[in-house]
Amino acid sequence: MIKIIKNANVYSPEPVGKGDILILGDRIAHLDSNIPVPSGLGDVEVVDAKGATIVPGFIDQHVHLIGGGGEGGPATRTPEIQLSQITLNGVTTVVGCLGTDGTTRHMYGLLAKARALELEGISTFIYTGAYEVPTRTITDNVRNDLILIDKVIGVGEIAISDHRSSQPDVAEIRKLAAEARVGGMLGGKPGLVHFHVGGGPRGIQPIFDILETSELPITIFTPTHMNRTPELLEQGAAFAKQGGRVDITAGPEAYKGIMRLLNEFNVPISNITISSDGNGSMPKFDRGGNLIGLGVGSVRADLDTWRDVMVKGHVPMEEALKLLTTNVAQNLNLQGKKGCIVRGADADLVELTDDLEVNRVWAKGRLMVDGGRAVVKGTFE
Ligand code: FWO
Ligand code: ZN
Repeated sequence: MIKIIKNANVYSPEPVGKGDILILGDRIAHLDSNIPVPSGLGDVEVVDAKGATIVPGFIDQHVHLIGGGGEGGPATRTPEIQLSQITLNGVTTVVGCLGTDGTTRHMYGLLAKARALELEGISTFIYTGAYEVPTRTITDNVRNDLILIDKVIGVGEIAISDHRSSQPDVAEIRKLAAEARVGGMLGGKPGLVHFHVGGGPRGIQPIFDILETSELPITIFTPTHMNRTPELLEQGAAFAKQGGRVDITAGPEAYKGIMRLLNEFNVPISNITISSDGNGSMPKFDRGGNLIGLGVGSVRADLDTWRDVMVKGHVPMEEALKLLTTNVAQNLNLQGKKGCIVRGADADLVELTDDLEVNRVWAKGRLMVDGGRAVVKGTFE
C-alpha cells in the first residue's frame, strides 16, 4: 500500500519543516518538499496534513500490559491494557513488564499479550522478570529468555530499595545483570536491566556498587521512577554524569524532576527518558508500610508530561520529543527504526492538533487513530 502524507510540519524529532512523507507498506520510504502522486502503481492514498505537526510515534518502555498491582490484596489487581489506551496517546511501541505480583501475573501471559498487541497493530517488546530476585522467566533463566524469546529485550522491573522487593543483595543483582548482559549479546538484544527503584534510603547505590565491582557497562542499566524523591533525582544526576540513562515516571509533577535534571544538574537531555507505568498500580504507603492510597498508571501521562516539559519547562519541541522517541529507541537498540521520521524507519507517526493533542496516529503505516478517535480497536474493545 502506498501513502503520501502531504503538507506536514515534520519533527523527525529534529525540525524538518514543511514536507511530504512517502509510506510504502509499513516503512517510511522518502521525505521531500513535494512528492508527486505516482500513476500506474495501483491505488495511492493521499492524506493532506494541512500544515499540521507530525512527530515520531512515541515509545513507552514501561507498561504493565497484563495489569499489575495487588498490593492491597486481590481486589486491587489492576486491569489488562487495551490497544486504544496506547494508540490514543500517540504511543506506537511499548515494552511490557510484570511488577510486584509475579505469581498471579505470569511471563507466559505477558508474552501472549505482547504478541496480541503486535497483531492488533503496534510494536511490542517485553522485559523478562518481575520485582523479585531470583526472578520470573519463560525458560529456566534470564539469559536463555533473552537468547530464545524474540520479544524479550531485557530483565525488569527488578525492585531495589523498596519494602516490596525481595531485598536482593548486590551479589544477587550483579549476577542477574551479568545474565542480562551476556543473554542480550548472544540474543542480539540490548540486554537491559530495568530497575524499579523504591523510596528506600539506599536508592540506586546498589547500581553504583555493581559498577564498582564488575566490568558491566553502565549503559545496560535503565533505573525507573527516578523522580520519586529529591534524593533519588540527585543520585540520578550523578548516574547520568557517568553516562547512565535515567527513566522518569510520567505524572502531574514529573516535568519538575526533568527540569531539575536539565537546569540544576546540567544532565544532557539524551540521558533522560519518560515512561508511563501504564496499567501498573500506583500505591501510597505510610511510614509504617501501610497502604493508604491506590491509583492506576495511564499511558496518557506520557503525553501530559511531554507537554509540561515543553509548555511549563520551555523546552523546544525537538528536544522534548527525544524523551519519548530517540532516547528510548537508543535504549532499545532501535535507532533509525523507531522514534524517528527518516527513510527506512517504521511508519509510526503522530499528527498533532494545534494544542498538542493527538489527531491521527499511524503505526507501521496503518491509520490507528483519526480525529482523536480509535479507528482500529483491540479485539474486544
Ligand atoms: C510504582 C508497579 C510503585 C505494579 O512504586 O512499580 O508501586 O506491580 O503494578 N508502580 N507496583 C508507582 C510509583 C512510581 C508511583 C509500580 C506496581
Ligand atoms: Zn515500578
